Amino acid sequence: YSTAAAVEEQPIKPTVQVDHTQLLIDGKFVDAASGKTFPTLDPRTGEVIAHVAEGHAEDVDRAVAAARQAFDHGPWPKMTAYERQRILLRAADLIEKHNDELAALETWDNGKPFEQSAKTEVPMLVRLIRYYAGWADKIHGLTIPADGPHHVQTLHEPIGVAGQIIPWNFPLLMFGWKVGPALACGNTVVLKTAEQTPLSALYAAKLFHEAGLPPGVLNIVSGFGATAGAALASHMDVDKLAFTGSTDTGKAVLQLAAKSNLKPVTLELGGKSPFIVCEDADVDQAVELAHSALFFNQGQCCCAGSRTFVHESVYDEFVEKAKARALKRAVGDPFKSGTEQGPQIDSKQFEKILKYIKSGVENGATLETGGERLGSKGFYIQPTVFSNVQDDHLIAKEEIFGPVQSILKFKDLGEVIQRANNTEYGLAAGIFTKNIDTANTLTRALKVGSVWVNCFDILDAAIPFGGYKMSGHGREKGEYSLKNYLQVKAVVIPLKNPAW
Ligand code: TXE
Repeated sequence: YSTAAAVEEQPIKPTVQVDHTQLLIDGKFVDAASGKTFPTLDPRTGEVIAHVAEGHAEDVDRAVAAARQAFDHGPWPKMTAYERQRILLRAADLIEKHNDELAALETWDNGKPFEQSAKTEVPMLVRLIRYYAGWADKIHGLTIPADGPHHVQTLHEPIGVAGQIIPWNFPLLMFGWKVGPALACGNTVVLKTAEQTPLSALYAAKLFHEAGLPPGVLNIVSGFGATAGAALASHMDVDKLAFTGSTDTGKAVLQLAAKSNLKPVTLELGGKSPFIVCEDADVDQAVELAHSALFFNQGQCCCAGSRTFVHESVYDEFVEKAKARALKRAVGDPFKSGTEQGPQIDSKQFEKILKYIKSGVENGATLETGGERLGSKGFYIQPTVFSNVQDDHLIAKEEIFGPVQSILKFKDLGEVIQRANNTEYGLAAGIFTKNIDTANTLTRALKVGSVWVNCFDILDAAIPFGGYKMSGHGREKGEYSLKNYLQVKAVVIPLKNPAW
């Protein structure tokens, strides 16, 4: 069990140096125009890892100008698709080669277990870039048999300069989800990382340049949302915006896009995903899957299974076992082998989670285990399980984004469908059942962008991901993501000799 002692030990020293803290504009690392920096913190201790250049509107202007130049005059959109593909494949090879450095930076800056960064996330980034490299030379339009003696075809063209704003929970994966399709389609990019986790994307972007990416094609601006982020969202020379983050900020960037140049926006926002355990479920397996669906990545997943609905016939057994599993969860230094859960990202999220836990107790849910901070430094929180959670409790309605499992009881399918859908969100759902009819009924009835049946968090590069309702607009990953980065041009040419 995760004890305070496990997190009080001297933090393990990461085996990587922070080499890149400046902005990456036009292929060069440069200081912010203002000369300002901000500290990025180690979530294990709250201590400063490095001071990073703080981009503001002026820096966003510089980065957009470089991206514009590279799009309008540079080689990138004009290169053959095969040449673009080869650069992306070389970048994937370099990322693979530097797997452990990237993973160490990710863990240091974010707090997630090193084993997760090194064995899952960096390899997923590699897979993702190779997947999009594969698309680069397979993007093409149609020939359309329209009325009239006309040859009609569509050209699929890159949109131009893509502005991309990413969060801190999966810094490298979000980087890949964003830049992969944009670059494969021939766009140029200005990406703003989250202020909590600026380090790994700078390193990865440098590797793209080593792979032969021309200057100005991929620019990285570190900085804060209200300054750098807002400047990017409202920029008149950004042709497309992609955002992942909170629903409130999603609304704000959509407004900024509308008020500036009406750039199209894709949004990947929050969630309150149901994980439904049916009466026929193998309880041990369901407990394990529901546990990882919620606790994975310190509970900081947009698609976390944060409402665990359990059928009344197996409810008591499930709650007992879910509590026992949470008690066994290994919380500790994320660099230590075997650690399942590291610290939360920062003091703001840490306080927010503790506030939600308090509200759960006040609302009358049963606190089965956890509920407190762990240790005296950094942002560690005990794995927490609530039972007897009601739909109107705050912990069942709002996104907690932390290691807090809420277990609710249901009686029949119709009821659980109605309750699962009774939320402003619609990102994902998990279903645990052996009954094919139950699975088919639920997959069709749930208003969400991803349904995982007897599995969870399967995030393969080829599988589209995105939200219904206030969980977002558009789909990322898979073939569907390409259309976010392409214009369709219809070309009509009269036919001289239609009879032939
Ligand atoms: O999100 P923000 P925060 C949820 C989760 C979390 C909550 C708050 O519930 O507790 O959001 O987290 C940039 N114009 N998710 O405050 O503010 C910001 O700099 C332009 C779910 O970190 O949405 C960062 O790069 N950009 C989520 C990014 O937006 C702005 C992942 C996300 O920050 C901006 C993270 C502005 N006005 C949090 N304000 C998911 N869907 O996975 C901020 N930003």
